[in-house]
Amino acid sequence: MTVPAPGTDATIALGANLGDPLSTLRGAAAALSRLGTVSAWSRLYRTAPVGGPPGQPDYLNAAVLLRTTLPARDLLRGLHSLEAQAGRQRRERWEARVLDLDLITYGTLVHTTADLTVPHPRAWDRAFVLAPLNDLNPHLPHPRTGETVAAALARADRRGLQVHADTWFPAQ
Ligand code: PH2
Ligand code: MG
Ligand code: MG
Repeated sequence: MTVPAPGTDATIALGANLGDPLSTLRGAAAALSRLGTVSAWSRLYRTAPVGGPPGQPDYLNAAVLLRTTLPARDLLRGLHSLEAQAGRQRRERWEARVLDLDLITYGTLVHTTADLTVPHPRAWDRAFVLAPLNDLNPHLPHPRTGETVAAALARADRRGLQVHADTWFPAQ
């Protein structure tokens, strides 16, 4: 018999388009183990920037499944501190960034307050989030609408999205 690890399954989206995105994402993926146990990771995607100021470099995007005993708010705080450690500056919405770590889902929690919104409000419309999530679990339902990741990806605009690497995650 296997006993499931205690805690909640969260999905985290990773993105970077400044500096050395691959090594930043690898460092962030390793650092995520401070916040829980990474149990699955997606392929790595190269994606055209969506929104934000013009002329940004392409992004590298990925996602991981994290089993955590942290409450959602503490997990989010932990993600923000990893962004800050990577040198993230926050000036303009959707500007280029060295590291973006977004809490996409936290179990089946649906929660909207000023400091915490899960599921991430735009995740089910964005191919650069959905394609990595689809690698983790195509059957994952949106906690509020029930639409699966696979169904959302099928209707999403996938232009400008390509697989950059099958493996990128640092050795365990
Ligand atoms: N993140 C954004 C805005 N636009 N575009 C791509 N391709 N990838 C991202 O991670 C991304 C974006 C806001 O967080
Ligand atoms: Mg984001
Ligand atoms: Mg973010």
